[in-house]
Amino acid sequence: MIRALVALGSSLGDRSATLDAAVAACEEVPGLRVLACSRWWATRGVGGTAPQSEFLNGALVAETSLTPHELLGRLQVVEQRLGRTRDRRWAPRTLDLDLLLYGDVVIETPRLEVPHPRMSFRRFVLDPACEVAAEMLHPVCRQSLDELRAALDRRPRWAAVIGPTRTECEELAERAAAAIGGRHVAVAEVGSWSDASGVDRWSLCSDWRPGASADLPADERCWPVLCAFVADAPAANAVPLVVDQAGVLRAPGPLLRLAPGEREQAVIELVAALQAAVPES
Ligand code: A4P
Ligand code: MG
Repeated sequence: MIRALVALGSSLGDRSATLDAAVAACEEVPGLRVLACSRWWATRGVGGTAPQSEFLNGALVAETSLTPHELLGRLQVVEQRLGRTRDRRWAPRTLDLDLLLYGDVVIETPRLEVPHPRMSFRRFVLDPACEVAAEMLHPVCRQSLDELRAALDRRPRWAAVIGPTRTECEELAERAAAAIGGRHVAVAEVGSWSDASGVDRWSLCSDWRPGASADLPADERCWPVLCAFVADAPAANAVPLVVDQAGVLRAPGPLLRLAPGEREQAVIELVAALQAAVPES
């Protein structure tokens, strides 16, 4: 039996009735035993070009004998039964079921990516997930869900854009900062950011390299909330690791992978990630 973590989301119709029905439907799936379910959290919708409606989000943890692809297939059947249609990405939906974690398995195929590639910086995922599986380990970040969420709280609002070409990173940081009312800054300013308590504007830095961590104080509050990483292919081993001042190899922050060349899309993805990382006001 493998422990699986599933995220639930709804932004259309009677959202709480739909989420209740989704849990009941999951309880009926052969080979899936629901162990615990979070309460429903009201969250601001993020992502896309049009304003998003409000969501209700939740998480359930289960034991399963299904393979990851079988489980995804079963979750998609539940989505369909509860009125899910798929017209465009990030469109309002009656029900979205995402497979967040499947034990410590890492899968990177077009049909299924596990861990879910955007889970490690999304409050609307981590808050409910911590209610039911705070101790579960993210197999790529090697941190528990609780630690991932705590890191979002500890770190000031800055994000690093990392990629093979400087110009692409600069443009991305510039445009995302403009879209979110933030600022585009140089890495040299990073040291002082941790002292700026109550910073509520995003700072995006495009000249930060993993090696630049040596210039940062050891205090983790100086580390980025998010590393937007422009990379050709999704690959678990393409995580930019850094050696911190204690000599420990670690990921500098949750990773958002962006495809090179798709500039409009990259800006939308990055802005959505930054919005998802801040707490509900
Ligand atoms: N897919 C790949 N990996 C997975 C996985 N781990 N779990 C594939 C589920 N599906 C996975 O998903 C598109 C394709 O992803 C599927 O065909 C599946 O094979 P989808 O559900 O059809 O489309 P989507 O949900 O619009 O796209 P995506 O990329 O999954 O969006 P996200 O990242 O799930 O974001 N704001 C709030 N507050 N709350 C939300 O729940 N959700 C989204 C959707 C945006 N903003 C939100 C929320
Ligand atoms: Mg989805």
